[in-house]
This record gives sequence, C-alpha cells and structure tokens, in this order.
Amino acid sequence: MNRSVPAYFFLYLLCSIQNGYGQHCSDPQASPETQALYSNLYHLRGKNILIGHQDDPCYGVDWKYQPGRSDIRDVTGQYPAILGFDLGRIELGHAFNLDSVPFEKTRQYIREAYERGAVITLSWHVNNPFTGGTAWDNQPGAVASILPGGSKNATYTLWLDRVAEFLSSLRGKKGESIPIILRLFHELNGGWFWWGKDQCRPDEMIQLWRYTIHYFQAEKKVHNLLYAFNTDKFNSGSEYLERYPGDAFIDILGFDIYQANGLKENQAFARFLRRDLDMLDSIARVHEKIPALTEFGYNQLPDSTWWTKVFFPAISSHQIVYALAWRNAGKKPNGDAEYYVPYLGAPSASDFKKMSLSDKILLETGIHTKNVYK
Ligand code: BMA
Repeated sequence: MNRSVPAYFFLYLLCSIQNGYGQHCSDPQASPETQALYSNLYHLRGKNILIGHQDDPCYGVDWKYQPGRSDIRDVTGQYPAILGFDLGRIELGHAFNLDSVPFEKTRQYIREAYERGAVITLSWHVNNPFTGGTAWDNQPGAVASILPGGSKNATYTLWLDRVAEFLSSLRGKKGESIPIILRLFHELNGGWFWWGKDQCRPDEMIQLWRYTIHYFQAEKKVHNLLYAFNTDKFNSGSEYLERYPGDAFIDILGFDIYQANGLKENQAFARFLRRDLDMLDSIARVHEKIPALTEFGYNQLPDSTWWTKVFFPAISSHQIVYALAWRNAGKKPNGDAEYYVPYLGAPSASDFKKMSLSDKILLETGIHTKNVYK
C-alpha cells in the first residue's frame, strides 16, 4: 500500500478547508441577493461565460440614448448578460461621468438590467485626489496622501461617501439593494493610473483597498457589493498577487487585455490570453474566488472571424464566468474611433452572433434563466 496516500488526503482536506471562501462572498453581511449572485456565479465556473459590454444601453457606434437599443442587441436580438458602467466624476458630485453618461441614466439602466436578471459591474476612473487631475494623472504620491493621516484623506472619504450614496440608491422593485460587482483600482500593475505600480508601494495599495472596503461596509453599511480585483495583463502569479488585499476582501479575480500594441497579431494575442487565463484559473482555484476577464477588446474589429477563430477558442477552455468588452464609443471628439463589439452590419457581426449561439455563451436570455439573484 502506498503510505503517502493518507498524507495526500490530509493535505487535500487541509487545502479544501484552507479559507472556506468559495461558497461565500467576502462580506459576511452581504444582502441575500448579493450572496446569491456570488454563489450562482461561483457555480458557473467552467460551465458558462457571460458576455458583457461597457455602457451597452447608453450609446453605440452611431447612436446615443435610444430606448431599448444596444449594439449587441442589434446584432444578436439580446442584450448582453453583464453590463458595465463607470462612476468616474461621481466623486466630484457631477451629474455626468467622464464619458458624459448621466448618472441618472446609469441608475435607470442598472435597474432595468437587474429586472431582466442580468449582472452589473461598475468601474471607477476616479480623479486624482492629490492633484485634482484625471485618473491618468500619474504623478506619485496620491495613494499615500489619501490613507488615514494623509493630507487628502478627508477628500477621499467624501468621495467614498458620494459613491456609497449612489450604490445605496440602486434598488429593485421590492426595495432590495441591487447587487453590483465593484471593480476598484483596475489595472493596478500598470503605470498609467495614479493608483498604478510606479505610483505607490504594494503595502500602500493593499492598505488603500482594505481601508476603502472597510469604509463602505462598516461606515456606510453598503452590503450589495462583490469586489473585483484586477490587473492588466501579467507575467507571473507573484506579479498578479503583489497588490492583492487578501481573500477576506475580494470575490472576483480578473485581468484586462487588449489586442493592441505588442499583441496586434491574432497568434500573439491568443497565446498571451491563454497563458494569462491559465494562470488566473490556478490563482482563483487556490484562493477559491471567481475568475473573470474583466475587460477586453480589439479596437474596430478588423478581422471578420475574430470571435470564433481567435477569441472564443482562447477563452472557452477556461474557468472565467464573464468577459466584458469595452465601450462602443464610436467616433470620439478627438477623431479616433473606438468600438469593441460589432454593430449591425459590421464585418464581424455574423461571427459574433455565431459565437453567441454556443451553449457555453450566455447573453440576456441565458442569464435570465439562471436566476442569479435567487
Ligand atoms: C478608455 C477610453 C476612454 C474612456 C475611458 C473611461 O479606455 O474608452 O475614451 O474615457 O476608457 O471609460
């Protein structure tokens, strides 16, 4: 008899009770709907992938604020399964976000998506509290300045109050809080935002995460949140986890990746994507968290079979539960065009539709039947 078997079994047992997350979200006081969303998404790992889109009902490549419209819906007949919106500028008390979306409309779209059974995620391109510049004003010092004892701590907590007020105002028909996947400090291993890796030390970033989450939960009593931690593309597990605040704070683990710059070719992009998804799968397994592709895109989609030949084959063998395409800004004031999902008549529209017919992929109808809030 192999005497190491009981030892392995013991180790396995130890690992499986190691942190006991998995089935439960990080906030012990999470609302029932939030807890349900967490465990339903947790059980979708490896089975389904929700396809999502940032600002989906707000505007598309050549339209804005047309009730019922969505580029994904124009192409497939359905809204996406997960919708993303951004809170940037809410901290200043503005009525519009950094991309001119009125927060009133964001609230309405969130309610409608929730009633359809879809999932909602919010990012926050928060201005630099130290300099007053944008999120991309990456002079070092901002993170240190907003921690307790820092010169901008009061400014930052006021900003958190405004975010908390908005989050608490998101209610369903019975007055229940609408669960939100909150994706803070995204792409924190890059150097382009004020919370980036060249702008603060890992321990400062970790402290900022914990402080922010504790403030929402203990001070503002916000309990409708799942917290998403996400990097940009990454090269190793240790790089990924360098600024991770810990299993007690986070529910979803993800990263952002674009087919651009050094990864412009299909092959190079697919290879990198698969490699990072492999690493993400194992990190999420060890930490008992939900893996997701928190942002992706290939601007203007020049390849008409990209979805079924490049993107789907790379993601489909992984555990991620959702993939969120970035926004269809269309033609921007500076003349650049930006869109990441096809509009009606776009070269990759029929290929996107073909991908969406896979059993693995969920859009609005698929997520509705999963009843993720129950
Ligand atoms: C970027 C671009 C910008 C936008 C920002 C925040 O990737 O889409 O145009 O302002 O995201 O949404």
